[in-house]
Amino acid sequence: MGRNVVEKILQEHLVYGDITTGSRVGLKVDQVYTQDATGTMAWLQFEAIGAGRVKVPLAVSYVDHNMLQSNFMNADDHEFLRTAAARFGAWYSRPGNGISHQVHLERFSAPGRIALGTDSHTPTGGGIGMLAIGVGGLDAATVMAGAPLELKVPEVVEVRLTGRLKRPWVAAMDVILELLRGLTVKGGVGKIMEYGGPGLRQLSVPERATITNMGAELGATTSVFPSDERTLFFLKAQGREKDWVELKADPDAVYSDTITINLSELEPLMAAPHSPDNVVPVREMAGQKTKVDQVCIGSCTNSSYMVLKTVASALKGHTVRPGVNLLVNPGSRQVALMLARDGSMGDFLAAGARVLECSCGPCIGMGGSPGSAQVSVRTYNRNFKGRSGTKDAMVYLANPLLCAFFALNGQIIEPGSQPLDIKRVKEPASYPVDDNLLIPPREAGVEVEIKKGPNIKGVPLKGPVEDEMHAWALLVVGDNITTDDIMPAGSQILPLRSNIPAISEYVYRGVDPDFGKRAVMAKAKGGGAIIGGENYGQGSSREHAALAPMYLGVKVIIAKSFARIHRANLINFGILPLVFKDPADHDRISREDELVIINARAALEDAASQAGRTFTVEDRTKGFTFEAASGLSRREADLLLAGGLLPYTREKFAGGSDG
Ligand code: MIC
Ligand code: SF4
Repeated sequence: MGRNVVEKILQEHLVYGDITTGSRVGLKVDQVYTQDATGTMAWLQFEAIGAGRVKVPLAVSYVDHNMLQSNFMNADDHEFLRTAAARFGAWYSRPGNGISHQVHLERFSAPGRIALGTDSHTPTGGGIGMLAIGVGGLDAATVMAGAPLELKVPEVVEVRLTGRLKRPWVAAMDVILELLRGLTVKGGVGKIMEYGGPGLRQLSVPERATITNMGAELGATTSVFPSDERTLFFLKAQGREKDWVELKADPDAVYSDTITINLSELEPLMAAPHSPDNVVPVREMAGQKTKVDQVCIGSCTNSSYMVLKTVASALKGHTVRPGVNLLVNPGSRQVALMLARDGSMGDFLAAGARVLECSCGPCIGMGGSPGSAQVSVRTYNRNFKGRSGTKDAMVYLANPLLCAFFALNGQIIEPGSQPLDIKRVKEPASYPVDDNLLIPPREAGVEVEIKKGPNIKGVPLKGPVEDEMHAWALLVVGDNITTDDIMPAGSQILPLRSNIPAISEYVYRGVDPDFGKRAVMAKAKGGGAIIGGENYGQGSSREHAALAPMYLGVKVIIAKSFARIHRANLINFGILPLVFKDPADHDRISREDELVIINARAALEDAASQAGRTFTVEDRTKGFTFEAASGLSRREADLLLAGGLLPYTREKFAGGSDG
């Protein structure tokens, strides 16, 4: 039987298990990268494991999320990351070098490899034919310490592209918006999206990377393109043709499902507030003539030279509409330099664009927050309520051509109806390569002192699971709760990522300002529980959405279903993720109910049979009992019994050498 691209990559990296959907496999990982906001915790955890130097062939520590330096904390974090990278054998990408995913795509990604990143948009690397997966910091640290990656083999869905992207105002982002329109933010859970078909030929690696980047919004484990002559072209242009291998699915490869998208028929789309799957054709929006207050172009989704140069040429000779703020955050210094050298930066500035540094910026409310109830249209990948830093802002997502158009017109109107000369820019045959902001790892044996400022605190630990678990329901929430809801980001909170006691005060702040107080009271009585709907914990990989609730005494989350990375993070920090056997039980539980898991430890210990791992939960306040399943693997059950992945791994890897 023929194999698809995903199966080929998995087979090459198999340490244990069988590559059949749903089974657990151990995989050798080639590359691991971190970004600063999740990286401080990841590197603190790597240090706490005590494994010496990193054991994977390539590790890179990027700084891209928080570069505001509004006080000492942020610069201290950068210094910690720089010295930790030097000490533990990782590359360090200095602030200013760019957003991890864009820089990694340019300088390190390679077809056929497996990469992990402590960020949910790591699948950007799928654009080059790499199996690139977002994980929590502790999972990354454990793999860097030498453990294989354990993965439940996802289904592989073929996305067959036919036709050509040729309609005006349509760009690569519309491919993924179209998928989100059909599949929703939970349609990719437990799946890998593998692209194929004759439409591939037309798509450059940066365009493919836009699609795989935003594939994260489907909830998919990752997305991947084959590696072909377009991949070779990109790698050659980056001076890295030696990293190219051809990678394509066998003609008789099997997929769990096939979705066909005809690129020629795609029309310009937008995601309306407040979810990336709230997709509507611009044509349907246009009649309302919504006034646009802000336009943001860039981020890890749409930052290639081609995209930004195209936008610059659209702006050339025009002025951004009065009343519109246009912000541009280029994804990498390589791209920014090209724009500076070819005059495009001048076109941006002349048109009135505010060019920001190469960082995440407004995408997570690190500056650039819209005003009250303002409308912001962004080339970014997420528009969750409040994520921009403004609770009542209305954030839309759209491709860069549309964003340029809206910036000049100040309204959401049909682009076809207005004259604007947009020339699409061709893929460059060579990029200016200068890796001077990438600091290579120090040689083994060279002493480096790790610098920790006063805001960098230790990693809190949780005790093992009790025989009978008592927890008070702190919050009952509905479907698609995001990690931004659980643990908000933004300029006030992000500096606290390396200080769990301080950041824990902000858990669920936007949903329920009293959550923290109630959690602390419940902790004194035994602990807290959260009752969730479908796809609980979608969105980012931030493990703080598990670690901070754990610090506040949350012991169990009972939901209708979980997002992959968040579920893994919960287990890593000793929080039990349970799934209602009967989803109707969700509505029977109220805030403040006392829940008792009668057989908590016994069910975990009975890891031999799946059937044994049913948990019986008693709502003591209301006087009823219901059942919840865990779907835990043997390893996951062991982690929970040990109190989490850190204590579990420390035992295994302690005493690792520096060599
Ligand atoms: C995001 O886009 O939500 C983030 C901020 O990049 C997160 C990581 C984080 O919270 O640090 C992600 O996507 O994983
Ligand atoms: Fe940064 Fe936004 Fe990309 Fe997350 S989605 S990595 S915050 S640019």
